[in-house]
Formats: sequence, structure tokens, C-alpha cells
Amino acid sequence: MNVKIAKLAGTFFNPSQLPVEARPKILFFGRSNVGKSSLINRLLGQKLAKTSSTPGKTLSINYYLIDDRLLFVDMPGYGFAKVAKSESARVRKLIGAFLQQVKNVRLAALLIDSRRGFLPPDLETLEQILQKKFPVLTILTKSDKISFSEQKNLVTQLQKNFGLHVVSFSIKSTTGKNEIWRYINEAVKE
Ligand SMILES: Nc1nc2c(ncn2[C@@H]2O[C@H](COP(=O)(O)OP(=O)(O)OP(=O)(O)O)[C@@H](O)[C@H]2O)c(=O)[nH]1
Ligand SMILES: [Mg+2]
Repeated sequence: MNVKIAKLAGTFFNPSQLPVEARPKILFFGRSNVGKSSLINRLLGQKLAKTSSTPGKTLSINYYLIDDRLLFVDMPGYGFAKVAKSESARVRKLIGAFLQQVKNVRLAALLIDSRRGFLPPDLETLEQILQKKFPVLTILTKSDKISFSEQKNLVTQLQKNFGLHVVSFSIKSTTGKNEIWRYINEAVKE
């Protein structure tokens, strides 16, 4: 897809702020600092989402509207120990409320840090996504940080153990970008 206009369309901190919104959506889930906002920026070809080397940057749900017809949803990162307990409880509630009411989800991208692999909070999130019957794409981020053979092992493991579609991605190269767009385009086809 050729993105012409992409813009921030909403930032939501509380369940009561969540809009009723019928447009097709692609959700981006993953631990704090895994690279969700960086991936969104790369896919859109512009720096719309705020990124940070400090985990816990995105603690709200952010909607990015693409050419007035598709929404990317940057979900708050989970699993970061240094975010205050009350704050992480709020984020968990927000994600739960969002999943309850969200309409027209075409794809849930679950981002996994290549160096860390699949951890218990990722499994919890995967379960939540599967419960909702959303199609899942697993994206191994920061693939520049591990060797090609380590990457291959991780991909095989995730495919074998969970039957997941897996794509390796890095912001340091063109790795993964076109393949991820192919999944998105396929998912939003009527
Ligand atoms: N080497 C490398 N660094 C990356 C890559 N993707 C993201 N980063 C870095 O990882 C850090 C976190 O990236 P973000 O995109 O802010 O991560 P996030 O998942 O949105 O984090 P939260 O908003 O805290 O949940 C930043 O310093 C990025 O520059 C990658 O592919 N390779
Ligand atoms: Mg972020």
C-alpha cells in the first residue's frame, strides 16, 4: 500500500475515552521497548509515533489514521517492571476494555524482541488475542541484534510450537517491511 496521508487520530488513557470506530484496524501489541512505535513509523514512512530508549513510552492507546480508511493501533507496552504498579494495572484494564469493545480488527501484530524471545507476558497476550479470534502475525523485532542462525531457530520454534506466522523485522535495514505490508494488505482486502 502506498501511504499518502497518515495522522494521529486519537490518544486514549481511559476506557471511557475509547471511541466507537468502524474502520478496519491493525493492532500492534508487545512488551515495553520491543519496538512497536518504531515499526509503525517505518511502515508509514514517517515519524508519527513517539519512540524512546526508555521502556514504557507509550502508556496510552494511540490511533493512527491512514488515508482515511485504515487505522493502526499502537497499544501500550506491557511487562515493564519499572512502571508503577498502579500504572501497569491501569494499562492492563485499558487493554482489557479495548479488547471487549473494539470492532473490525483485521490483524493483531504481536511483536517479540529477537534477543529475548517469547516470554510469559507474551503468551498471556497471545491468549487474549486468540480468544478474540483475531488473525495473528508475529513480528521478531530488532533482528539486527542477533545472528541469522539464531533468528532462523526462533522462527522455526514459534512456527512449530504455536503455529504462528512469523516475520523478522529491523529498523536498521529493509528487512521485513514489505512482507509485513503484504500481510496488512491481504488482511484489509474486503
Ligand atoms: N537495533 C534496533 N533498535 C530498535 C529496533 N526497533 C526499535 N529499536 C529501538 O528500541 C527502542 C524502543 O523502541 P520503541 O519503538 O519506542 O518501542 P515501543 O515498543 O513502542 O516501547 P513502549 O512505547 O515503551 O511500549 C528505541 O530506542 C528504538 O530505537 C530495531 O529494529 N533495531
Ligand atoms: Mg511505543
